[in-house]
Amino acid sequence: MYSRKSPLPYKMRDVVLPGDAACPGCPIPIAWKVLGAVFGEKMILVIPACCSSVVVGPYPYSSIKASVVHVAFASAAAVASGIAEALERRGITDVYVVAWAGDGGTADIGMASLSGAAERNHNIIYIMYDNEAYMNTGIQRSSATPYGAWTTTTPIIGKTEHKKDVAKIMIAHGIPYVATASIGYPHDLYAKLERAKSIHGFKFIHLHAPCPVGWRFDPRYTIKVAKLAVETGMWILYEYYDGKLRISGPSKPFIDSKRRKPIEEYLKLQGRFRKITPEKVEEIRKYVDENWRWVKLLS
Ligand SMILES: Cc1ncc(C[n+]2csc(CCOP(=O)(O)OP(=O)(O)O)c2C)c(N)n1
Ligand SMILES: [Mg+2]
Repeated sequence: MYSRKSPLPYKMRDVVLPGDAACPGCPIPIAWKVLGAVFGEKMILVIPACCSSVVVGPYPYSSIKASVVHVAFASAAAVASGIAEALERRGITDVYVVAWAGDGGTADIGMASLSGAAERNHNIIYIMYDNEAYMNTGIQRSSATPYGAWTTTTPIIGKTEHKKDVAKIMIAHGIPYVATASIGYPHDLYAKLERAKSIHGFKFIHLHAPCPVGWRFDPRYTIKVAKLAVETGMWILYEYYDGKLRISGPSKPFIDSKRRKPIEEYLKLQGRFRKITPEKVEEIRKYVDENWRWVKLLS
């Protein structure tokens, strides 16, 4: 397991090259650097249509020094399954297949292929980077958009349904490893990727990834917003394996609800919650408490 003292097997810059096509403050290259530190060039990234397809850059250029397979929107898990099976048949065990898909590509359109691949327990790591809307096409609502958040396809006062909890759905699939993570805690993400790397079968990581453009905050605050989600208890970091849920280090202080920051601190930094009413904030608070109750139940 990773400790700050142990050397990284790869330098982060080895894989993510300067000159990607991300917006300022984008969480995607932040996470890719961590992926690069864990897998180096020994990964095959399977990316469906999403912002990340753009961030990689246009052919024949690439901002990633690893194999990237660009695939149709709904098919990341299916294509990754095929690649994993092919590697297995050829006896290649030191190359990791990583499906890297957005919330739209995972919680909505890719849900069927994801569920199928998980049920067949293919040897892949599936990462849902969750910027909580369809950002690449102009901030449309997804089922992972949180309650009360504005998008271009929600009522102006914000989404009227709660966020779909995909990690919970994946736990119900009985796969060997499920984790939540945040780009605000790269060491925690690193440790989770290392664990996922050591497990054979289907691994799922739900990665919270604040988007300055879609969430309407200053790009300098990406990490601050990511951390506030954890500090307010709105995003809970955990791992689930061997039938048990383990709350991760950065979330542990917030098991005690009194130590959590008020959720308003998280909401007020983001223009997408500008029209939220006190009643809706109360509704979010209830939702957060219910999530914690569930997490504690499984741990
Ligand atoms: C079948 C299909 N429908 C719609 C699109 C258009 N499209 C491309 S990217 C995208 C949004 C992806 O959203 P998400 O998966 O959340 O990733 P993000 O852009 O937020 O990174 C959409 C709707 C498409 N490429 N294929
Ligand atoms: Mg998205």
